[in-house]
Amino acid sequence: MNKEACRENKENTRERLILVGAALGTQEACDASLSELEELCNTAGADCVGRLIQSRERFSPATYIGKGKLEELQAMILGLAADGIVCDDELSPAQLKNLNDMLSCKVLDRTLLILDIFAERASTSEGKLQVELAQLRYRASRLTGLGTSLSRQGGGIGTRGPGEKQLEVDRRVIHQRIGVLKEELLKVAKNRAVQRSKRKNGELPLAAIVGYTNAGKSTLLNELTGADIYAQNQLFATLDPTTRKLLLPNKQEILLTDTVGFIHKLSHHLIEAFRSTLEEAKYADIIIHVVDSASPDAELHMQVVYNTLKELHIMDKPVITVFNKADLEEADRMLKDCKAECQIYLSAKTGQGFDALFHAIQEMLLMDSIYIEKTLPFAKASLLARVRREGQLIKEEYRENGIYIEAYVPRKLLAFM
Ligand SMILES: Nc1nc2c(ncn2[C@@H]2O[C@H](COP(=O)(O)OP(=O)(O)OP(=O)(O)O)[C@@H](O)[C@H]2O)c(=O)[nH]1
Ligand SMILES: [Mg+2]
Repeated sequence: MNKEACRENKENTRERLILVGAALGTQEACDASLSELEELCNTAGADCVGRLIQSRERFSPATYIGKGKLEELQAMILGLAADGIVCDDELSPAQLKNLNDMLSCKVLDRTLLILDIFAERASTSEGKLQVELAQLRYRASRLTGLGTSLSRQGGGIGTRGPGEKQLEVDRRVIHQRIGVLKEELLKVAKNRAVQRSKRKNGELPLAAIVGYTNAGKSTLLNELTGADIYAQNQLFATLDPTTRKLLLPNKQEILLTDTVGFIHKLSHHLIEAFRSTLEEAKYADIIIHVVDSASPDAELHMQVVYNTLKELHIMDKPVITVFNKADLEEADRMLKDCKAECQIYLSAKTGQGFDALFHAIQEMLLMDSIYIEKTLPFAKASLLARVRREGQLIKEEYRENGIYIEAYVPRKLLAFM
């Protein structure tokens, strides 16, 4: 087949999906969320042929949207010749099973779609293990609900990736495999810890670039360090963290790490499976929070980033917020991030604002103290005296598992905690 025919064939075989949202908040919020879901579909290689939104007080525990609305959905499926539907939230096993029984097409949800994209992207052994673990965990509780459309024979979105080969095996085998994967991941995590401690010994400060997916994190790292990371107008272009060295104007060297992007409604078990990748920022001295200032949803994106950082227990780092894409007309110069120590408007593409960013990083590295909320194990109680002497102890509480403190401490002291 020649190239053109190949492309045409691919276009013809793109799956046709209908997006389904239960609007618990405003209609606009649900619309925006569905637009993001549409981008996820496009990234996964499918076309969205329709949308169905139902305003609800809460999700229907049995069928996600109401039973009456399902009839409308079934008519849409037939009318639009859709191959499947994608619900904008993670479906429970019961919801998935019922929808599969009631509708004449395959049923996907946001989590499955993200997993599918991750499965295509994963290139390192750790990434592949994480994807397989997340897929198996998702499927283990939904074996009866996934229906024949998601079996290996069904093919297409929702069935790709290393987890696929496990589809027809029973729960017991899946759980055994989950155990094996967890062990393997633990080994990889240990390896990573060794590399990290080597870095620590090298004493180079580390800045982690975090942010919503497609904000421009990889572009920023590429432009700052000449790295060659895949940067694309796609959701989740980056899955594996990459670290590069950056020489600041004052001749100080730091390490910069690009991380996997965050997204709205990232389900809890996805966070669990990708914890070690998402958590890269935990080991950073500074967080560089990249925001796409040209996105109409920039405010929501910032909120999602902070919520995810909170869930990953990464709250004790100084943050430089970078409002990126300042070169674009749509860029909103009124955006503010009161949670950040410092805010900069820049363009990763043109380099405008880089000097301000360098300056901010240098300043931040100089700033000695950092606010922490932490429980010190009793074995490290002697550190308390140093915190008093060298920092500022605001609160101390003796708890069952150690001494809980709230304090400003010099950064160098943190290494001992
Ligand atoms: N105009 C403009 N486009 C930018 C800028 N920075 C990034 N982009 C574009 O935004 C898109 C996403 O950039 P990436 O660097 O891949 O974004 P990311 O945050 O790494 O995204 P993920 O890895 O998918 O989470 C690409 O098409 C970039 O070319 C900028 O300053 N100006
Ligand atoms: Mg990226």
